[in-house]
Amino acid sequence: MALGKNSHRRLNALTGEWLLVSPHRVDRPWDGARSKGSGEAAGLRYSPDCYLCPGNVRKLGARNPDYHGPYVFDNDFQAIRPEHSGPADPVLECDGLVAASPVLGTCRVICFSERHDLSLPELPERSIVDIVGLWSEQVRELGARHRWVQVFENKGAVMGCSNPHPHGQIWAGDFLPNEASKEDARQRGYHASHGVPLLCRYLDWELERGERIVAENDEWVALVPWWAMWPFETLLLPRRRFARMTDLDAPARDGLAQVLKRLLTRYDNVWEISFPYSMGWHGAPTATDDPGDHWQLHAHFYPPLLRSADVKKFMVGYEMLAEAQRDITPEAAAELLRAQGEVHYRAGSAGA
Ligand code: H2U
Ligand code: ZN
Repeated sequence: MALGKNSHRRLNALTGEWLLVSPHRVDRPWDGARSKGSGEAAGLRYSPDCYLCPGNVRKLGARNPDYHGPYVFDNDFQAIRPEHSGPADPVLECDGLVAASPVLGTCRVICFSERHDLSLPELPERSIVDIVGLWSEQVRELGARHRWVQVFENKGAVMGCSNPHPHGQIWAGDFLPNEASKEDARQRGYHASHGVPLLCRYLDWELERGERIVAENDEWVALVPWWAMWPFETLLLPRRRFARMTDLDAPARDGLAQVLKRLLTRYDNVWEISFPYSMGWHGAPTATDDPGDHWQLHAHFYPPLLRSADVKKFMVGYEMLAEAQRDITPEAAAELLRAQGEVHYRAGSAGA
């Protein structure tokens, strides 16, 4: 096939969705299973064996600087790469049913801080403000030349996180991925017929009812959405409208750091574990003249746990073949999260 070992997307002719294929990304290191519990760092401020700690040598030989605060570097095993490694012609066969397009982009890793043992909610609020600032800078830089910049965090071995040092990732590419494209279409359609962004209207409705709200401040609201698929899924929305993370001003960034710390502390306090999840940011597509008036910036949190630290919700069977299903209602999940305190259960023991 003309695509060789290049990253590419293949069309699913049955659903119309796409699949990212990164044939070269096989020898990526895995330290997730070695650590205890759900991939929590075992109380070490610095680990000599960690690829992400300051001063240490990474898997392919690069050395991390002696960094303080958030630190970003190019992923040594990029799923989407800046250049093709050989000829990369698109595939279009079988009346267009068999299709693939080569893709280009950049993948980065963001260590949240120099501390190997402190997850996001355990960091001081001012450190989280710095992380938010770095996220926006990255979206600005990568968004200047990429259509979609996905900022995300996989947390915990159960979510496929490969290293317990608290970190997130950024994958930027020259295409709109499935989720982005579905959300773009829904928000565009609603905005065209109602004249207001879909998520702004929705937030007003949620605020009137209150039963799914988990945490809020002057700038942000965290809620379990009406349509939540994962048991403790939440959606984090700004009160004011921002198309992209690069639009956030200082009060919005400060408020975000505060609400993140509070929301994630609540998660951890539910079962007194470092709550695993995948979280990520969605905003208007970048590298375009479209101002994205139909978009409202937001973050999704998808924790996989159902009843305890060990009981995970499996998206299998009916979910894979038909559609998502849940047992605990979004309202009950919100109530449980609201019942948690906002002082982290490990506060004092980690010693920041
Ligand atoms: P996850 O734990 O979410 O897999 O993220 C860790 C990322 O860090 C992963 O994408 C990269 C992996 O490729 N990494 C490096 O770039 N260099 C290393 O030395 C270790 C891990
Ligand atoms: Zn580390």
